[in-house]
Amino acid sequence: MVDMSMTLTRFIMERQELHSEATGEFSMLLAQIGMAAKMVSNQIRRAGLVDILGVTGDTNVQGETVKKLDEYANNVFLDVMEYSKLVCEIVSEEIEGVARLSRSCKGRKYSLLVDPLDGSSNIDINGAVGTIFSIHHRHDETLDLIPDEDLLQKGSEQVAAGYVMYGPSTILVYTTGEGVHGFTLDPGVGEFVLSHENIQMPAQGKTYAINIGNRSQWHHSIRQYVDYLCEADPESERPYSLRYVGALVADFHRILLEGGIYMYPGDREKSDGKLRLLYECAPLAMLAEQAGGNASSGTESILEIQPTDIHQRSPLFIGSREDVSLAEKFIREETR
Ligand code: AFP
Repeated sequence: MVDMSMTLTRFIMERQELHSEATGEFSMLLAQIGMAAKMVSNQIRRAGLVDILGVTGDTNVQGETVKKLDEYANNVFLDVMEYSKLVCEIVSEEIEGVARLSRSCKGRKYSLLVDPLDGSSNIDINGAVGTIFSIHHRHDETLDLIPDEDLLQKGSEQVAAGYVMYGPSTILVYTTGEGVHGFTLDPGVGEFVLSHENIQMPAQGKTYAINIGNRSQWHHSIRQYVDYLCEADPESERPYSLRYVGALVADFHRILLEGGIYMYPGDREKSDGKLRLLYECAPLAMLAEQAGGNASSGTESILEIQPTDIHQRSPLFIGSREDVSLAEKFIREETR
């Protein structure tokens, strides 16, 4: 039963009351992210109706063609965060360097790292897309400038992480280290309402998500693990079903609720895989661990990787702890 009275804003305020030291700034920041999500959702819902599908003709730092909704979503987060006056710098998949929002960063406590529109190749075919965000606390908010290491913090140091999935419903899922909670947007009211409180990921799942098209490039251990998942063995609940949306947020959302594993491994062509550590892997890893699951590069915890570059990539194995643990076992055996 959805508690229509528990809106995102009320939930944030209730959680704030549990922290006597809270100033309300963090709550405001989370509420602003909810506002940005509603704005992006509204535009996506209209995408087929207004001239916003298609491409801008530009390419982003990743060398990917920027779609108009990518650009729109990126600008929404920049504008909303600037207005909040709580964030000084933003790392975005759509921006090569660090986006600085203000001449002076004094008093602005947080940094935002964001993939404004994940899965954008799904836009023109009306597929699910998402936003992934990560929030870090600056080491010293009295400083006028943000030292690079403030933006290169381990995932274990995140103060909040979450995603928005723009699917049949728009759902915002986030954690501040006190469980994982999901809010579904009621378009009639224009509010996110609590729909999934304290999400717990099953210890093992029945689905796996990976781009099988890359099989020829996979290392032997990945082929062996996927072949293992496809073997018929009812006792160990195999074969697993393949589910791959092409949008990490949508694949992860299924796994968060139902269990299973999402993999984007490093391979012979892309040694570190495709996904970005700071604003794709690390925030989802915080959510996975908070929900009882796990997230690994295949050889180490995603949350313990020390970043060295704001756009660095990492292989990703994320989902149910037993599934991730078995994938790591296959990888260990290959590297022996
Ligand atoms: P796009 O944003 O370029 O569509 O990439 C989406 C993504 O980063 C992630 O959301 C998907 O799981 C993954 O890439 C799909 O990548 P492949 O198309 O190489 O399988």
